[in-house]
Formats: sequence, structure tokens, C-alpha cells
Amino acid sequence: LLAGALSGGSPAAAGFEVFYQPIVRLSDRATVAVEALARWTDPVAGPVHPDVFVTMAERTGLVSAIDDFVLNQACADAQALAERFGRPIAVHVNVSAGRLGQQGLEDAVDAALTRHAMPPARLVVEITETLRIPDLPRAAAMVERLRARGVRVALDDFGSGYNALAQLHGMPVDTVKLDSTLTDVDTAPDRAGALCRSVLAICAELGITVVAEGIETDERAAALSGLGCPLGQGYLFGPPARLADLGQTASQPG
Ligand code: G
Ligand code: G
Ligand code: NA
Ligand code: MN
Repeated sequence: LLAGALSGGSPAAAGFEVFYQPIVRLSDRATVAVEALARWTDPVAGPVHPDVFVTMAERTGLVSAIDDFVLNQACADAQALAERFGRPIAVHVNVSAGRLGQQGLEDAVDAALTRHAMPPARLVVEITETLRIPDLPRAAAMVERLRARGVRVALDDFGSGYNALAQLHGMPVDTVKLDSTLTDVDTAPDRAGALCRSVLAICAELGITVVAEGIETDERAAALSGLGCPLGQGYLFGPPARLADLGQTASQPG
């Protein structure tokens, strides 16, 4: 089903869409970026959960078709997003880690930026690690080439996967996205608090900014902000939504 949807040509015609979720500054909840997230409604089976179709697509080698669709749509929407939030904001896209060793990623990024006249600094590539990064030095070289263009790079789901510290050691990323399983600093202040403080200290020393994921309550947002975490993402600030529905409930600065 998925293969048919993606090999046939237009992912949009096959029921793929892009949703956006705000990434906010915790100090004042201003939206500074959005993460673009793929959504798929199978014409027959109905909505399919992203974890399901992303995993299926990774197994069958089709995930780059999804990633490229989202990348292109996100660049196409960048201007409308800026208007929506009243300022230029960065757009995060997910790229499966397995793709980092492949030239195709750079070509796809260059093509999307050029096609939509998007400033490279507005794009953040999130390395999503559902599969182990097969060749870290090779991935690191790709990260360096993306950054040489001015594109920023983030490590997604940091702390929940393989070799988190080795990735941080090997890859010169701009941003770490702290996995939602580690951000419960309000309800587990001793353990999660110690972990978050330590990750924030490491990242500060490396000049890396941090986004805390999965923030659903004011208590958690306040606790993370109190620890010095600069940025956050989660249902508290807004769920992933269509462009047209964005910013209706999320708090706006001023
Ligand atoms: O945000 P949500 O729960 O819908 O996403 C589930 C998972 O699917 C997340 O881990 C997210 O990173 C991944 N995902 C969503 N969109 C994309 C995409 O365009 N490409 C890749 N590779 N993963 C994505
Ligand atoms: O792995 P990545 O960070 O790319 O995935 C983002 C996923 O997390 C999306 O599927 C999104 O729907 C989900 N998500 C975003 N905010 C929250 C939240 O506050 N709570 C939970 N449980 N999931 C969230
Ligand atoms: Na992810
Ligand atoms: Mn992500």
C-alpha cells in the first residue's frame, strides 16, 4: 500500500500531508521555529500513525520519498509560516539517520532551498535515529557539509537511542532535542533534573542549543525553564496542525 502510494509519483495525491508544531522560547513562549511532521491518510485504510508508516517506509527504503516531500512542502510554506507568526521562523524537517551517508540528501536540500528561494539558515535538519547511524564519521562529514551551506542540524530524540554521547562527540550539531522520556523534571526532579542539568551543561560548553520535547504542562515548562533550558516543544504550546490551523491556541508573544 505504502509502496504504491510513494512510488507512483506525488505523495500528496497518495494522501500525504505536512503538519507543523511550534517550538517556543521557554522564557516568553514566543514561537521561534516549527517542526514539519508527515501525516498520511491511506485512501482505503484511513489515517495511519506516523510511527507505523515511517517504520514501514524505512524498512522498504521509501522513507527518503517522505522526507523529500516534507522538505519541499516545508520550504514552500516557509513564507506563509513567517506571515502566520509575524516574523521569520526556522523550519525543522526530519531526516532518517540512515540517509546521512548518502549524497542524495545534499542534492535534495539544495534543490528545495533553490526552488523556494529559502535562506539556508531558516532550515534545520533533524537527524531522526530510528535506525542506528551506520557510519558516524561519514554522517559527521555530511553534517559539516550541510552546515557549510548555512543549514542547521539537530539531533532528535536525544538520550533515548544509541550512542548519544558518541554522536555528540562525533557530529558538530547546532541543536539537541531532548527526548520526552527525559524531560519529566517536575515529577522526577532528582533523576530527570540531574540528567537535564548535565545535558544542558554539556551542550552549553559545546555551543549547542537545547529543545525539550513533550512538554504538556505549565509545571514542566516552568521547571525546565528554571533549569536554563532555552527552548521547548509539546502539546502545551500547540499540537502538530495544518498550516491553516496553526497558532489558534498557542500563546503568542506580546
Ligand atoms: O510527531 P509524530 O508522533 O507524528 O511522529 C512520529 C514519528 O515519526 C517521530 O519520531 C517523527 O520524527 C517521525 N516523523 C514524522 N514525520 C517524519 C518525516 O517526514 N520523516 C521522518 N524520517 N520521520 C518523520
Ligand atoms: O520524534 P520527534 O520529536 O520528531 O516526534 C515528534 C512527535 O512527538 C510527533 O509525533 C508529535 O505528535 C509528538 N508530540 C509532540 N508534542 C507532544 C507532547 O507534548 N506529548 C506527546 N505525548 N507527544 C508529543
Ligand atoms: Na523523531
Ligand atoms: Mn523530530
